[in-house]
Amino acid sequence: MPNHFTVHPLGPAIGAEVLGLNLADGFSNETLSQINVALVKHEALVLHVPHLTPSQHLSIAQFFGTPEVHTFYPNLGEGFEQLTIIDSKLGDRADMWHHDESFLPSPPIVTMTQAQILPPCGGDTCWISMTTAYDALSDRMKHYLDGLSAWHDMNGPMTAALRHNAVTHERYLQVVNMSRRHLHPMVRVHPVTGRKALYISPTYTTHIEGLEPSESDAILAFLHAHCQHIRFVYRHRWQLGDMVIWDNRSVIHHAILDYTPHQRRMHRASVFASDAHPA
Ligand SMILES: O=C(O)CCC(=O)C(=O)O
Repeated sequence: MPNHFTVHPLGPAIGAEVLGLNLADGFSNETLSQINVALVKHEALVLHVPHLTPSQHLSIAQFFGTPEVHTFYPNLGEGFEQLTIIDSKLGDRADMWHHDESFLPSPPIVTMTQAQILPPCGGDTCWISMTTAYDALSDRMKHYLDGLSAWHDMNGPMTAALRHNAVTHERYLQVVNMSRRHLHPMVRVHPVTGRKALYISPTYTTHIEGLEPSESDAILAFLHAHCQHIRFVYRHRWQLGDMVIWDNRSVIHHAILDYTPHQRRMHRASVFASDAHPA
């Protein structure tokens, strides 16, 4: 049975919410296909699903691709290893602009995160439409970026976390010894829409291949500032049970850390490309 819901845009560049979704009807492939159409169009999609079970969370993830066991966050355990926990009580947070795990050769294409425990206020998450940010560049800048690639490295944020006492030295060494980094084109073409998106972030992108360090720093600083313009951003104020699904091929995100000493706990799944949903 198809689920009858409506999709209400939350901003002209990025963001929409799904209204009237009836979880009791489950998630048929037809429903998920319609959600995917909305996701690809709006890039970040809010679902109000307070009664979603971990099994349903996993089924949604499986529709979008191959769920991963996350590189460094803990998970829900046996049978639900692909459901990651980001809990401020465990010292975990994501207060940095990033694509999920862009230091991998084939990073996750879609992520779906649900709010489990929220602070009394704050703890919003923001997404940037990297397609709209790309579109807004001049033709000359687009031409300049064409063919350039940049390195994405996991070590930068780990070093920052160590400096802020957010990780133990042992955890830092564990992660750094994995030596995860990859060279990606700075502009990627979305496999479904054909839209071009900037593929850089201040968190993981260290430098542009082939440029002098000072040139690379200057170009990246300009591009990061450009992307962070408020008109490309959707900011979500979470309600318990909200799930946001986003398209890592076309957005970066940042979870605001403004709620200390309160607890904030999210459950999330991210998926790798499959034949049905290419990278
Ligand atoms: O905590 C959030 O709102 C976002 C967390 C995050 O960065 C992620 O799930 O990849």
